Amino acid sequence: MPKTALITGITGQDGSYLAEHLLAQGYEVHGIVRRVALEDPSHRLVRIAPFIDRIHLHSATLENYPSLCEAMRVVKPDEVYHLAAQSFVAESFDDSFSTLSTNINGTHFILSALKAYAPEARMYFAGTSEMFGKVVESPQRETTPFRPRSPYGISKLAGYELVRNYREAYGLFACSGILFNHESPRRGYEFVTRKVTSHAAKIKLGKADRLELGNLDALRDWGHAKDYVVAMHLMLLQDQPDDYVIATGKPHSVRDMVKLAFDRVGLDWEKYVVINPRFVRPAEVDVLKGDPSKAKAQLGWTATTTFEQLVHEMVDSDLAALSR
Ligand code: NAP
Ligand code: F7E
Repeated sequence: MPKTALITGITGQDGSYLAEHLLAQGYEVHGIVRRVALEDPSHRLVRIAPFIDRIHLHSATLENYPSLCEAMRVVKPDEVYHLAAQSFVAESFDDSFSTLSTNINGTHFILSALKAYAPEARMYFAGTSEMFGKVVESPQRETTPFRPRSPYGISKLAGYELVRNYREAYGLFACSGILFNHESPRRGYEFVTRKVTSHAAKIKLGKADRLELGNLDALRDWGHAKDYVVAMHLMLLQDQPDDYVIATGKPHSVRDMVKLAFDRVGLDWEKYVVINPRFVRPAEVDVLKGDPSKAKAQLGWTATTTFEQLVHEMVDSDLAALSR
């Protein structure tokens, strides 16, 4: 009998890579999607389109507890990957109420549905380096105190604590991954890496003439999403549930990333980039640098893609897509 996995957020960057990874491992893969996605597959289902015939989709939302219970009851998963969330930090300042409500209640609903309908299942929760916020030590590891700086970070910290509480109170096999930024050609266009790589390609092809950005000094520990979904899976194959930092350990500034992307298309970034205060956040996370040594020692996991390979892959992919 193949193992069965249920993925929330299967239409997103990570969900699509994780579904592919689990299919390759012989899993039966199920995902929850919003009704609007099913109604508009050409837009919302593009990331999973290449393998959509090999997976099973169920209509549900993070706001609707009965819909999550029904998915859990029907699928009876061996593993649950809870990736769905309002994941854009900037948006969480503009609409903190929705972000807090969806992300915190959504995680609580998933845990409660798991406890009721699939208590033996193993669960992964998508925690984040944004929980470290105004960092109190560097690099950040599993024991580093959390000081979130955004409604998004606060919502994820609440989710992380809910996961820990369900693990301790009800014995669920529930793990949190504390994942640092991870990107890919499937990244949403509003996140800084994809915004930069897509604009570098557009400017190169004469389809845009400038790129407006916010804070270029922020340092992020960027890895490849394809590497990071493997770590999610490995966490659920361990003997005991635990939490893990997943990172490269090598931070770079937004400015470094912009330069690398524009160099790739042979352009001088300083001629095209304009600072627009609209993209500066009310509170910024200045620096993130993860220490992935626990993941290396216990999961045997390390990042395999360098920062340069990642940015080049994204630029090349955007150039190819825009040239077609
Ligand atoms: P993403 O591309 O933004 O995908 C988010 C997913 O959540 C989409 O499938 C989206 O569905 C779904 N979703 C959002 N609101 C929903 C709702 N109310 N009901 C049901 N589904 C909903 O995010 P990602 O980059 O793949 O990240 C996956 C998870 O990891 C997120 O929880 C994110 O916060 C977390 N994380 C990401 C990073 C990173 O660097 N990528 C790092 C740490 C943690 P639609 O397609 O219908 O919008
Ligand atoms: O910003 C700066 C911005 O939006 C990165 C999510 O996946 O990773 C992601 O959150 C940095 C920040 O990602 C622009 O101020 C400058 O310092 O790409 P981002 P994020 O906020 O780090 C974490 C780990 C998650 O968990 C989240 O879900 O880039 N920046 N100028 C800009 N950022 C954006 N988006 N747009 C700009 O114009």
